Amino acid sequence: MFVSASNYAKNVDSVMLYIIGISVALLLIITFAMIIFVIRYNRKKNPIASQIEGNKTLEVVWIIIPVALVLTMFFYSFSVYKESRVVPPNAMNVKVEAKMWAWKFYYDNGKVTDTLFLPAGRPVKFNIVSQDVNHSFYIPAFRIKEDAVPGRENYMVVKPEQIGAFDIACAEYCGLNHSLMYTRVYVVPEKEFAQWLNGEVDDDYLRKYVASHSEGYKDYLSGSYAILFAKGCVQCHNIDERKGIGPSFPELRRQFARVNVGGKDTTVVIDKEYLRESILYPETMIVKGYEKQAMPSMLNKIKDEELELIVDLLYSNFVKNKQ
Ligand code: HEC
Ligand SMILES: [Cu+2]
Repeated sequence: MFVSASNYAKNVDSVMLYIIGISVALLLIITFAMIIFVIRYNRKKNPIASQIEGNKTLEVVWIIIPVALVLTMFFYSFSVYKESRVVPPNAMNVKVEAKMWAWKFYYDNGKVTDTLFLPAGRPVKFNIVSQDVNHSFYIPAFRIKEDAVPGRENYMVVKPEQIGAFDIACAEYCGLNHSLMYTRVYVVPEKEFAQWLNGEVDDDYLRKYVASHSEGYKDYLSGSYAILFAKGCVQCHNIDERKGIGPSFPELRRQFARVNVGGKDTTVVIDKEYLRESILYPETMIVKGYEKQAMPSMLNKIKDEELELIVDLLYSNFVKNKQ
């Protein structure tokens, strides 16, 4: 099912399930009752209407039961929500700054990054601000979402619990490139995180750590992510949005590629065929803006199964034009 990478995520899912459970049960009971009533009390069977003045017991019952149900929903969700509002004493602070159309993260020791890095098992308090318009800081795998509003600081607490890489999105329409306003959070063990924070290891070290150590990555990138490392693709293509020698893999989300074929500019749909061609015969279609350095052909350098694995991986995670 969905990745839940924090304890909070699991609790939010339980609340959700509880509310959906009650809603579905009520839907069934009410629909069933309606059908029974239509059959039993129709005009043919009861030509003369009976006048009912009221029924105190019934009225009390149909007020008390729904109120009780709604109250349990309220208190259950509130007890879970509190987790994201109460700041534990050992929480670390990260300032989250939103602006059209990017995220920036500030750590206590002055470090600033575009991708978020967090230690597993330690609560973190996000102090969320905006430089321009309203945005919303959203990490689906943690089930947290909080608005970033200019002129005020919002916060949210969460404890990441799973090593892995997860999406961060903007969940409040904020202009033209709103849909591109997203990045990743990499969750690594405390030790690796401390080394990184002190500048002993770099961002790529943590990315590679996550790629080779996380169970969650299987969900996140179908488990074949490691092959992009093994085959050296990531030397030129970044898994996040940073441009490298070649286009970043998330750039495959643009539905069409502007390419140069035999000296002529054209546009092609990005689909599985395009991926295969780009990997095996990169020289036939050169992506605009990346003419300077050629991509080496992978023909005879990767096995057929490996090619299909990579194509499926890129296709399922980055390509928008699904047939
Ligand atoms: C030496 C650097 C380099 C390596 C290694 C490399 N590529 Fe590329 N790749 C490029 C460049 C440069 C381009 C853009 C120019 C072109 O189309 O040939 C590109 C283009 C692509 C494209 C088209 C991208 C788009 O946005 O339209 C895909 C897909 C791709 N590469 C996949 C791979 C895969 C998979 C691997 C590993 C098996 C790989 N590349 C290894 C440099 C590289
Ligand atoms: Cu935004």
